[in-house]
Amino acid sequence: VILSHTSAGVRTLTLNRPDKLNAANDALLLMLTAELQAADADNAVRVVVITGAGRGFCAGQDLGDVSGRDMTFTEHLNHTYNPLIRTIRGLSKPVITAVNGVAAGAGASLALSGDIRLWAQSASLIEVFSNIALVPDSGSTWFLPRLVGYHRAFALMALADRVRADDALKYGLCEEILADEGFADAVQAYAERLASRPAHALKLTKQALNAAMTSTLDAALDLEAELQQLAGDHWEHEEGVTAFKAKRAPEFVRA
Ligand code: LHQ
Repeated sequence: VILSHTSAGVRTLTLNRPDKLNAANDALLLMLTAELQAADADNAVRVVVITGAGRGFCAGQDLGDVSGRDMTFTEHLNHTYNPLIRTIRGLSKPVITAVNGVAAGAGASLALSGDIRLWAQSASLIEVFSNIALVPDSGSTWFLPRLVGYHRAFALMALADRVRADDALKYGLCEEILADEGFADAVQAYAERLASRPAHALKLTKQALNAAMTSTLDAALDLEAELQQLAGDHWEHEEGVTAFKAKRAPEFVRA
């Protein structure tokens, strides 16, 4: 249900249930979380890409898989989706969500959870939960209002309207729109550029931004001062300054 491929420091994890638009069952969610943890621990990996096989990104919970299960919804979320979203947000490496097609329900939350969100021109996002009279989950209630404000978030959630790529870019739901044709190659090129950046500094940057999402300016200033010391003591910083003075490109990838 998850395909894994590594090239030039980029690990691509592909949701692979294309006949169901990669709707998520337990196996997919648990394996994706395990693969992300493995990527975090693997020194050969500098950037992780999550994408979907076929014409969809992820249609959210597989509605054929949830009926008759013995877990409550609360237990189900705590067992599968919540560890996945926490793993992505806590990963020490940048995660790109490469949204190749429709992202609905928990699949929309997954699309929003990346550090960088790259969309194909034909991709779309639907906060579809209210269609089946559920509450947005897997982080949608946290991500979306921070991106679009309370009111647009509520409207999108209440009406389950489909957001297409041009509006997604305008609303800040994605960083780039890429052509459908050659999407995977363009994502790989973007990811390789990210992989050439200073990994340790980016790890600390992610940590600082994650904390700042829920902290005060005072706390952010304190954390920046603490993390800047860790960055400044690292070889990457020395390399960056040396390269600048020598008027050459810095080399942040070392074996
Ligand atoms: C699907 C699904 C799907 C199964 C498409 N399941 N087969 C957490 C905790 C506990 C409980 C519940 O939920 C959650 C979190 C959630 O994510 S709730 C939200 C669950 N997701 C949905 O309600 C989305 C349902 N799907 C749709 O609304 C549409 O399929 C979208 C708008 C995503 C795409 O529409 P189309 O492009 O028109 O494609 P389609 O509807 O024809 O779907 C293609 C196939 O995929 C089709 O199967 P078939 O055998 O007829 O070809 C669908 O049945 C299947 N599929 N989503 N979630």
